[in-house]
Amino acid sequence: MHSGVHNLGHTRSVRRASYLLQTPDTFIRTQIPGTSRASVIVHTSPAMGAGFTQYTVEFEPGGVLGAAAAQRFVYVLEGSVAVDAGMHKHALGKGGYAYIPQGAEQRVSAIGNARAVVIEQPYRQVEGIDAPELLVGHEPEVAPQAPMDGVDLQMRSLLPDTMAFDFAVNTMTYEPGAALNMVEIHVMEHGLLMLEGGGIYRLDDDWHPVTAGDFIWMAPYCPQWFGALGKVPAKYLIYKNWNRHPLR
Ligand code: UGY
Ligand code: MN
Repeated sequence: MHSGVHNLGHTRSVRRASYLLQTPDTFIRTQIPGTSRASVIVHTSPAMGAGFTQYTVEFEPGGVLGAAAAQRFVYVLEGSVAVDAGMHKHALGKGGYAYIPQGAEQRVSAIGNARAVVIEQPYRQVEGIDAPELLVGHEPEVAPQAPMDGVDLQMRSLLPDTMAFDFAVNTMTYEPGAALNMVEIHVMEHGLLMLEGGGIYRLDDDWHPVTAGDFIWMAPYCPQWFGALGKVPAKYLIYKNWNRHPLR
């Protein structure tokens, strides 16, 4: 935006009881304890009714993210991020990600400027099932699945679909013109960051144009549908709570 030009109070951002569409022009940067040379944009949190937090952390060179009282998922958007957890040390580039178990000793830091998505959720243990261990991966190397017959849509599941994990994070890539083949209404919440391209998101009874950089939170049972528009594929990173009894 040009400095000195007012937007007269307009934005595509919308906050409703069942969803939030948060566009970059409305992002506010803050600090959280333990974090240095880094600022965070908190997209969703319990303050909004969510059972998880999702934020974007923007690191300056040497920036560090403090510890968390929850399990954590880190996905690198730009630059490179080092994850030290116990004996393990991993360097993650763009598309690299890490799952860090709750209670793990950890240091997440950046060498140069970097940006990463951070998702945190208190772990819900299941009797007889061991909690997951540290896991790292690289999104482009995850084998794509085709979840819907006849739809030009590729899904990459970044975490294993086992009962040890109580949330999922996937990327979904739609060819231009591809769309979900149904309106979904489900108990799971979503935290979604548009990574590339754009399209139309139906949220509850509203249809919104969305583009790379936008964040969406969907409450449980928020009616949802997406169709990709434009000349390049539309891709988003999407969290959902998963694999647990709804009474828990
Ligand atoms: O996994 C999902 O629920 C996903 N298909 N939802 C979505 O893309 N809005
Ligand atoms: Mn869904």
